[in-house]
Amino acid sequence: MQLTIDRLPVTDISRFFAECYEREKPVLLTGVELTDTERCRDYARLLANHADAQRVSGHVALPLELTGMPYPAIPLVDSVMSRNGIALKPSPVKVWMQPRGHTTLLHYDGNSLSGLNLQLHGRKRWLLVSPHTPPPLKPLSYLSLTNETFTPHKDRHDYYTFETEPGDLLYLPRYWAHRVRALESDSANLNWVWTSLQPNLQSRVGRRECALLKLKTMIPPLSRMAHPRISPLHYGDGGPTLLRNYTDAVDPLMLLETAIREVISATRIPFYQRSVARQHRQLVANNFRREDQPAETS
Ligand SMILES: O=C(O)CCC(=O)C(=O)O
Ligand SMILES: [Fe+2]
Repeated sequence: MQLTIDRLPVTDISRFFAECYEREKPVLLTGVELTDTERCRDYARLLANHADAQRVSGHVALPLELTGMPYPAIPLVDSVMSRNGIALKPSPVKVWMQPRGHTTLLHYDGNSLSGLNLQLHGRKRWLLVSPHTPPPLKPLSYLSLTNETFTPHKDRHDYYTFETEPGDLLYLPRYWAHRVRALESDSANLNWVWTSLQPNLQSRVGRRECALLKLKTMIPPLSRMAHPRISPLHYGDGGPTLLRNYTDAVDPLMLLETAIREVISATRIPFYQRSVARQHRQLVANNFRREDQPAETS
């Protein structure tokens, strides 16, 4: 069914941890003070040109220590990023900026990433689908195997739709599939991501992700087939502890259930693969493209 996203002032840190963070429940944290709205317009672009910025398909990744932000430090973000029990990638900040009308295809974040996503300027429309009732997923991957017109069904999916405006900070827990549409030119958002060292087997996607990780470590060619540049050994950048925690949690039944589901979902490939590839190309082409610029081809 369609759910209504909770809203909480970003200053209410204790309620955030008690009601949302621990329960891995999405929430829109409101009221981040963006003191210099003019600078926010250029900020994403400045970050993209940062000496340490890495261009990844669809976004730019940066180390945690950023300077000259057009907003004061956000204590809630600092408390999450300095918590025990999480692993951080070397560049755990992602910056997103695309032209009006761009849609980031439906996916959940790989590496069991959770995130805090700050809208800097412009607006974005989000669809979030619960990991208990996921959309069809591409075998061995975190992308959904659906076309552009996929809409969740009120009887089959639990989902949220909402818009983010400048100063909104979305908590997006791991495994929630999301599709994001830029509603204004140069909409920019940035997020901080992390991977919990502990698995969460409560949802179907949580169990699938652990089982896939185990399958990929047992049968390395599966991993290369799925995402050739991502090795399960570096999963979540959490080292052997994280890998062990996640794969030890998998029992034979979970492994079997996941393998069967992956084989069944493979039957959708002939119908949706081209559409997923098209949507993925759009994501790459629109990475930091302004409305008045031609698409990048790399
Ligand atoms: O803003 C977007 O277009 C995509 C954001 C996203 O996928 C994420 O934050 O994980
Ligand atoms: Fe994402």
